[in-house]
Amino acid sequence: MSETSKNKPVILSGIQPSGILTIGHLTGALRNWVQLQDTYECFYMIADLHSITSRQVPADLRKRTLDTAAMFIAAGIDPDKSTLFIQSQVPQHSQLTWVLNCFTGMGECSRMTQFKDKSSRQADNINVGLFSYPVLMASDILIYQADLVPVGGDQKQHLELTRNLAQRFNHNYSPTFKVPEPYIPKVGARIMSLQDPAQKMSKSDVNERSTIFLTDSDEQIRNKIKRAVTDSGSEVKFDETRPGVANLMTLYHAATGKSFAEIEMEFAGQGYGNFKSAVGNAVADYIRPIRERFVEIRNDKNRLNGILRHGAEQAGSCAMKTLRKVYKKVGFVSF
Ligand code: AQP
Repeated sequence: MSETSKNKPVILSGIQPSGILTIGHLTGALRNWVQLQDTYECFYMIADLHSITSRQVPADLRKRTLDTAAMFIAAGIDPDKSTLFIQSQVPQHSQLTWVLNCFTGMGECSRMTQFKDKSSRQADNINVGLFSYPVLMASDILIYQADLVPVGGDQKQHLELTRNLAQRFNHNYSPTFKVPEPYIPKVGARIMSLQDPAQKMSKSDVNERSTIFLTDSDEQIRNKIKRAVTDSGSEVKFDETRPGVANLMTLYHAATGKSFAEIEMEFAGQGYGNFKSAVGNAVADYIRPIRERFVEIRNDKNRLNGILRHGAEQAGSCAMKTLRKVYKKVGFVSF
């Protein structure tokens, strides 16, 4: 965070280190985050506290946390412009969560559709953390007095809870939290699974062929796209009733910037075979420089650790200001 960024509106966002980032994270989150860096004061976190609501292998989690941080930088997050940090290294997130837990109704959390979805997916591990996940998310946002939060459709309900909690606390005591607004990015392609285009492409999909990871080699990318599920028919035309082809067109658009009309013209009269190899090549060209930067950044451990340590200090000093106010208002003694 530079001196000049202090009066800019604040944005907070994060990604869980629960797997290797996919091309969906690039188009749906990181690419937009990069553009926001000049206009906003941005806090970008690796949300490791959130990720343990599902079981993680400790060594994998440590590795993926650093991988995710390196990938943020490789995708263009500039630690001189934005505050980049690991969530668990800023304890104020957890401290504020406890206070906000005491202001949240059981009913409010049990209404969350993501809780219902996730509990049905991990029926053997419906833990309290999964239940109060939205309260931690509210703390992530409110602790930095964020003005705006980039949200996808699946997080809208959580942001609504965040706003309610901020208003409730402010009303109960006195103005303490900024009430954040959703930020809907101008562009942001949602990428679907290559094997089941009705589902979002996801880093924890058990079928690796469904997902293009940002660490995939050119050959892996081309092969996965070659084997992607398409629909019956042979025309390259954007049609939501043919989600397989629509998804490949979205990928081609993301990689080349070409519009759907341009893509339809380019492949008019050609079968899916030609189209898939063009998509494979374009996506490989698009990912390659990011993957190469990632390897370079990830191998320079001292630099990466330094960036994250500095990010956590900056985030922590900002978070502490809010936490102090909150503790004072609820009646905790301070010396
Ligand atoms: N396929 C996608 N297309 C567009 N945007 C996507 N995002 C994720 N996948 C796609 C965007 O990434 C941000 C948050 O990612 P996250 O990993 O914290 O949570 P998630 O959305 O639950 O992603 P995954 O890959 O599905 O995670 P797992 O498998 O661990 O549950 C959001 O901005 C999201 O829109």
